[in-house]
Amino acid sequence: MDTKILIIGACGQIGTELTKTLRATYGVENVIASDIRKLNNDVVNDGIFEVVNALDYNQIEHLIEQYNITDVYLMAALLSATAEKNPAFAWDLNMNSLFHVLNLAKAGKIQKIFWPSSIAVFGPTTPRHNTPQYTIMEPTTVYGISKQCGERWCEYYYAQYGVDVRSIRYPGLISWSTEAGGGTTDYAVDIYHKAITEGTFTSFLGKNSELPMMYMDDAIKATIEIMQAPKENIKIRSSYNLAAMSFTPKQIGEEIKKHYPNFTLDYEPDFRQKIADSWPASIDDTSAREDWGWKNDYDLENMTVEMFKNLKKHIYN
Ligand code: VAH
Repeated sequence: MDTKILIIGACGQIGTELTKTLRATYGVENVIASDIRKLNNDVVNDGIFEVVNALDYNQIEHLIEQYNITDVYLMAALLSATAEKNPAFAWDLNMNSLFHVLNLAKAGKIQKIFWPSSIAVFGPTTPRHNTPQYTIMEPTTVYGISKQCGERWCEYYYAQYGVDVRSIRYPGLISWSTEAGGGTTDYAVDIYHKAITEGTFTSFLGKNSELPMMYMDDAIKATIEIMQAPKENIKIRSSYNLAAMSFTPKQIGEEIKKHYPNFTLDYEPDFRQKIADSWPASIDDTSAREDWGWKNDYDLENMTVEMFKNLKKHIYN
């Protein structure tokens, strides 16, 4: 049966890039993008788009039957900083959207699921450097708790019902094409915009807050690679650690100064500092590299070149 894809949350930070790449990979006619509202013109206008509420089981089921969907990428979620401001809704959205998709797969209506986890599943008691795939996980954010729970349910639905759900613990993701979306790592997106527009930036994380990060192109590549990997290669059914680089606000500032020598950076840590302090500084992703051939293409230096090239070409031209 040909791959027919439904993306739920297609207008989000990952969803917009993922939709573009999936349409290019599988053909526009084989990718149904969906979101709660028409939030991104390219996603809505460059292919098939449907308005769907990720919390409405019947709406999702109807789309799956209408388009003979085989694969679902569930990208709808509230990220860490936003979730702290609205814990009840964050839990509802992050968990019940997952249950809907898992149960549709259990009922035989979906063949394969991608569900994003995050390094936010780790907490202040987790070893911070080169954090292993299996370790202490005591997340202290609503977002991290929901992602840790989601991983357990993914593993349970695979073991008990044979649901082919695959997952990645994304680090902080950096993209030129979408505005920062309520994440604790999103200072690393906004800093590039402000380097161009204002020549200065105030970081809401402190100078030495080292966090695992990744360029969006690498994250999209990993997402499609794990979904295309032979089933027998996916040995971890909770979620795979994934890494590319780690840096501090000071280090990204220094990289930006290679392009904008007069750029200035200062620091005013806010409530997000406590979230960042609870996360690892770096991640061991050996399992992803061994099981399904993961390899990152971008580091801080070439990502910064790409970010400024694309921002100046597409946004600040
Ligand atoms: C956030 N960008 O900051 C997300 C990510 C590891 C962080 O999950 O909430």
